[in-house]
Amino acid sequence: MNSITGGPAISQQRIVRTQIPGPNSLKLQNRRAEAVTSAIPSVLPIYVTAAGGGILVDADGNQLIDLASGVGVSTVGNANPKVVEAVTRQINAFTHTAFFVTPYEGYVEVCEKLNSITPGTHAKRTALFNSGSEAVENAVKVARKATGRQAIVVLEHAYHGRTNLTLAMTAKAAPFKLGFGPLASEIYRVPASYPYRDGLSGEEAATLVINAIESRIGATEVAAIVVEPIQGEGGFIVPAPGYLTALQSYAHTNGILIIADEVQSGTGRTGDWFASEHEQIVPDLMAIGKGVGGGLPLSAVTGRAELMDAVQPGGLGGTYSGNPAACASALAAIAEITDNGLLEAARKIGETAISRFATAQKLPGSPIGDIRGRGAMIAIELVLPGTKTPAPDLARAAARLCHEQGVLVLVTGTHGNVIRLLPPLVIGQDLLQDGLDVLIEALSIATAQTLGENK
Ligand code: PLZ
Repeated sequence: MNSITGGPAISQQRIVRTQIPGPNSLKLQNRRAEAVTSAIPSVLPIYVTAAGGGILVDADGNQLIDLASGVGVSTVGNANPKVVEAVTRQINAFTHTAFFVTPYEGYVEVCEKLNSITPGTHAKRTALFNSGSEAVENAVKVARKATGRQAIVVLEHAYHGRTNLTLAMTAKAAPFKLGFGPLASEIYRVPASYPYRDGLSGEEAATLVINAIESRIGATEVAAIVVEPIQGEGGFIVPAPGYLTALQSYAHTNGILIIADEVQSGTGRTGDWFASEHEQIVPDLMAIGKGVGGGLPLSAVTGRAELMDAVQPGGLGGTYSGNPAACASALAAIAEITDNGLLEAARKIGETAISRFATAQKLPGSPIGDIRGRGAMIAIELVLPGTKTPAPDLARAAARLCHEQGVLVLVTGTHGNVIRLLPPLVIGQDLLQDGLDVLIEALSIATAQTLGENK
């Protein structure tokens, strides 16, 4: 195998050969500055040449531990050999027809699979798209058409995408929304459940939503309430138990649909196929993306048959939607999750990370305010020790130290003070432990520095 082969051919160890980013990456970074818009910066500008398992290899031969999975996409491992094989077979046969012009079996099979692995035993139908934003946007189209209503209720801390409609649904202004108005109308924001910060029970938090709908919108105007069962970009916020079930029962009493945006939390990430299962809700419509495509762009809306079929023929589509190679990739990825026990692996990753963080949190002066998430979607919220004051500088500094040591972590959250882990589910325990060692050490160094500066 040659040096740019991904998959498990790459040794599963962290190797830091140069400064990170190293000289070759820096050279490419200079070239990029002349060619690529500055509106799209990179979290860590190491230029990747190969990846597999839990490792990213860069242009300087460094091997970084991947605790990001390209934001939750390479769930079954980068360049997973079964995925590569399936995609290769497909692209040798044909690459594109446009499903709405002349169809193919792979598309149908992905829809069958999603209908069977999503929550609920009711009759379902699925439509395929390319990105998570597109899936969310189409779920809203279906909800409006099927209910004949316009208002869409979204939560504080939500992230739903970057298209005009989904940007209106996304909560955070900077950097996502600034200067891009006017954004889509008929989007109403209501309180989320954020147990660490609001201290409310699920019932209490849901009551705030219901009151807001009744007083500001009117239940009969609302087509759907859109929820991320675990909020992703918002900071891996797990709602208080009972919050989502209370919203669901209110919604269903009032002819309102529940749309679950499982773009980040879905397809095995949390140790169930979908995070909705753990929250005991059965969404009417689901937006699915990221990991489902096995690394190729694929997304889906899966929902109740009568809702999905309420749209006029030709009302949904897209040239590339459900591209044959992406379908082949998705089928192989879903099979990998089943065949290799990756739901169980996700839970194990969660247990390992949570127990390491719990130990670190007990140390005097720890900045870890909250540890949360499920399965391989785990985060720590950082605060000034002894307070709940968000510590975004500390999060940034700790992440930078991790990057320099060859561990890729991402910072997120409404306050920019959450470090999140989204490793591939195939990451080995040794590699994961090494990554956690580096992160926990980075936290204590960054805390000492930050506190030193505050004196
Ligand atoms: N819904 C819940 O997490 C994408 C955004 C990265 P697309 N999250 C990562 C960035 O800064 O652009 C996401 C999500 C949830 C929808 C989306 C949108 O998915 O595939 O990025 O369009």
